[in-house]
Amino acid sequence: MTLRILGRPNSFNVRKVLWLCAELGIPYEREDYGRGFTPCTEPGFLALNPVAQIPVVIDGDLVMRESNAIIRYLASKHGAAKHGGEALYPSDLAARFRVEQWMDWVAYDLTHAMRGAFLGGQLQEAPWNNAWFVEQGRQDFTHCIGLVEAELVKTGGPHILGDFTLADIPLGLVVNRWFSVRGFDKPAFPATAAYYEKLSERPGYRAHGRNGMP
Ligand SMILES: N[C@@H](CCC(=O)N[C@@H](CS)C(=O)NCC(=O)O)C(=O)O
Repeated sequence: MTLRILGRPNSFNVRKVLWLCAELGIPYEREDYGRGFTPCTEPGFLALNPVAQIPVVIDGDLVMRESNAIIRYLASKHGAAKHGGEALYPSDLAARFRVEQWMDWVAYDLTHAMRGAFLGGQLQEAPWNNAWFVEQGRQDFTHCIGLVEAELVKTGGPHILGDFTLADIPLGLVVNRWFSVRGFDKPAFPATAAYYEKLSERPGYRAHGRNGMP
């Protein structure tokens, strides 16, 4: 049965799923939900996801929410066969942990920073456009990308863990947003810029990550 992806294609979290599907050659059907389309509060959508957020991904009888959990599931199901799963989402616990710690850091820390810097500062979206929150978000975003820069300098890259892994999917979308966001002075981060170029070699990233959308 074909995978169903519910969510608009310009959503940060939907793009993780679309990019991974491109990486792994997973066929899917996508339906527009979310801001500007059928709202996530529509009863039919709420029955699938009471949290009222995109993406929702449906694989047979399994209805999934939470983008990071979804890409871990898809990588576990399809990664080994299609992509040399050991590199993408390792089964070795220590290696898997390194992938997941970057994914969790993006979800917990960078999401907040980007709400201020991007949703508040650039899109002027309430309630994130509070001046204090915008300024704090810009500072935190800069600090976090500084940590990415330091890691890439330390390891030599070219990806956040050397080889391309699942961690690069959320992080690659963050890096695209970093280079796209406007409204404040951003330090030059050359190792992060090189990482951005390296990711841009991937068709899936060009289609769903660095595709002209912040
Ligand atoms: N923790 C959730 C967050 C999902 C989320 O914040 N989705 C946003 C889009 S990126 C959303 O549903 N926005 C409401 C809308 O588009 O109507 C995940 O990772 O899937």
